[in-house]
Amino acid sequence: MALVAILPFFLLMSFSSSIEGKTHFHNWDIAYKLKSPDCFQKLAITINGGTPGPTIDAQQGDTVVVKVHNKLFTENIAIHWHGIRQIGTPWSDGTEGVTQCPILPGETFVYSFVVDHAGTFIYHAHYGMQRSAGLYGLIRVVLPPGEVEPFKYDSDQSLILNDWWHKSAYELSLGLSSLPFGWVGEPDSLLINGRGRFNCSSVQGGTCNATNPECAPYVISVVPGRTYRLRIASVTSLSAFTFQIEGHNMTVVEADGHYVRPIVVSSLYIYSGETYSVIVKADQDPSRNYWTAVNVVSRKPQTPTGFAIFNYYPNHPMKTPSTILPLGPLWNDSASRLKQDMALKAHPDYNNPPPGKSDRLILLLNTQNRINGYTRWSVNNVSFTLPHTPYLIALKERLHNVFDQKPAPDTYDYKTYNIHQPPPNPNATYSDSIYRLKFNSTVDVVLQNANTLNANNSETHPWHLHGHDFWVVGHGVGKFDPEKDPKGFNLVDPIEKNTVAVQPYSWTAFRFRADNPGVWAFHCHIESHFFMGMGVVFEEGVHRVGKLPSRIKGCGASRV
Ligand SMILES: *[C@@H]1O[C@H](CO)[C@@H](O)[C@H](O)[C@H]1NC(C)=O
Ligand SMILES: *[C@@H]1O[C@H](CO)[C@@H](O)[C@H](O)[C@H]1NC(C)=O
Ligand SMILES: *[C@@H]1O[C@H](CO)[C@@H](O)[C@H](O)[C@H]1NC(C)=O
Ligand SMILES: *[C@@H]1O[C@H](CO)[C@@H](O)[C@H](O)[C@H]1NC(C)=O
Ligand SMILES: *[C@@H]1O[C@H](CO)[C@@H](O)[C@H](O)[C@H]1NC(C)=O
Ligand SMILES: *[C@@H]1O[C@H](CO)[C@@H](O)[C@H](O)[C@H]1NC(C)=O
Ligand SMILES: *[C@@H]1O[C@H](CO)[C@@H](O)[C@H](O)[C@H]1NC(C)=O
Ligand SMILES: *[C@@H]1O[C@H](CO)[C@@H](O)[C@H](O)[C@H]1NC(C)=O
Ligand SMILES: [Cu+2]
Repeated sequence: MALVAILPFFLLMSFSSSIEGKTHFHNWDIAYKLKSPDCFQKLAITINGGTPGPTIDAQQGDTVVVKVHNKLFTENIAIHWHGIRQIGTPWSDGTEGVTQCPILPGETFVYSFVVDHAGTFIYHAHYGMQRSAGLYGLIRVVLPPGEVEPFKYDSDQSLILNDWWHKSAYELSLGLSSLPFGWVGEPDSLLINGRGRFNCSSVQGGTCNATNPECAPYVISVVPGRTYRLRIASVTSLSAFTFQIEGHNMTVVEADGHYVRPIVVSSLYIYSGETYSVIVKADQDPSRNYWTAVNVVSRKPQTPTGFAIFNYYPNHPMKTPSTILPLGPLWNDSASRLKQDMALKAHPDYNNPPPGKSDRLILLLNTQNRINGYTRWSVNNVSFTLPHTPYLIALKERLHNVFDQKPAPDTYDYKTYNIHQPPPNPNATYSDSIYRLKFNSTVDVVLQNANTLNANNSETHPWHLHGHDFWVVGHGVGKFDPEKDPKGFNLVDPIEKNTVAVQPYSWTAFRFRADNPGVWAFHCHIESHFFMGMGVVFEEGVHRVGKLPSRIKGCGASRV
């Protein structure tokens, strides 16, 4: 029985790998395993036995086919290919409730998509809070033969950063959806390539073992004098990070798959859902090793510094530096975070400026709210909920009454709303309404940050748009003025990204062209914030989408 199911796949594999425009086949078993990434043993969701999962390597223009076997026994899954625009394959975006029904236990689902753009991307679960359970990994897409990058290096290494809780994703999500509210709290540890260090002396019994090889620090080995490209990606569920290599500056050259005008930093701010490439030269005293460190910023850190070892050959890779771990900039220095956001510009030789005018402005106020006592996040007073029938199926197949048909609000009362105070009336409403965009129109989106429910508190939110890269045309402190501020937009050399942060009490503006037929989620990449309603959905040109594959259907009102 199993053989019959697997055989055609392998036949296809040997056939297609011999033809041009390569197709990369991956066969993934998704299963729970006991893992100790920070020395503390916990049930983690693994891919082929590991967390992080295998890295997907491909060349621009290749097709990636991932055959996912859900072996979780009693739990659904969906996997999102973050940064891949899914041009022509909107059903492969992996967003449960938006582009597909969840993959049931025991089922096999095939994702197939073209990686049309070189760069560093990620994949991760997009169902409930499964990302925090360990279901994530990297995608590296290289340029076609003959094309060269605007920077040089001797070799290429990757680091995927994460925060980690010992509580299960179920316990975390139960707290968030309970009365009284139970916040997830700060992470127990920070992971670099799936390795962290929890202090086992505070744990009774045998579930934490400081000498378990699974939690040995990750080692980045370098040869003195050589130059390295480090691809750095963050899949955190909550934390914003500052990343640094003790004693070494880094030149930022790529952000979310786009070349940037090089900037030199001693520490790099990176938010959940972002990827960067930095160039590092192994030009320091080679007689010792150095720390690579990640620290929490924008929330008061309560988690020890996460670290890896930056090992100069031929020193022993595991020889820990005798210096103290670097702490980086102050956690609450939001001015320096905004400075990095504003310093990033398109690389002059790869500048693809945005359309000069936009057809629509969508101004999105980010607030923390209460609905019937439950703590939620909202956008323009609407706290997002996912429908039971995925939008892509509902819209393409004209299934009626499966989500709120009232258009989601384009603005809020920006003239009178005070972003520096908790909302005077915190009562928001639930909705699964969406934004319908005119196909091929140019849309400006402005994220407006505000005070949370607590006095003098505003958080950083990294927002991720599916199906697109957008131009980051502006950032500002305070309240965005739709009359004045668009005049200051950078339409000359803005960077293109798929994820951008909005800093406390500030705004961030971006522009994109609604030219990718499909239905696309746009949400805060903090897993618990999206879970609590911090997201919206954009539809564009859905009737131009080709025939939907039956494998995405079967839930809600969708029939196979
Ligand atoms: C680990 O925890 C123990 C007991 O709680 C404490 O004495 C020790 O200082 C901690 N070690 C570190 C490195 O924090
Ligand atoms: C901890 O892990 C090491 C290495 O795997 C093993 O030798 C040791 O027995 C373990 N200690 C405990 C208490 O399980
Ligand atoms: C890093 O850059 C700063 C500012 O440009 C410079 O002062 C410092 O010397 C550099 N450090 C190293 C190790 O190159
Ligand atoms: C930042 O936080 C520290 C404590 O962690 C505090 O001493 C300092 O005043 C804060 N700075 C600002 C600008 O709020
Ligand atoms: C908000 O809603 C609650 C019911 O959940 C109600 O008791 C309260 O009066 C409302 N607050 C305001 C300011 O209307
Ligand atoms: C949200 O809705 C409540 C209740 O209708 C209202 O009082 C409040 O002003 C609204 N807030 C915003 C930001 O629109
Ligand atoms: C979208 O708009 C651009 C610029 O106006 C135009 O060049 C392109 O042909 C349009 N594409 C479609 C599919 O209408
Ligand atoms: C908030 O900040 C203001 C001004 O900085 C201060 O007057 C007020 O006491 C603070 N409130 C709280 C609850 O910390
Ligand atoms: Cu958020």
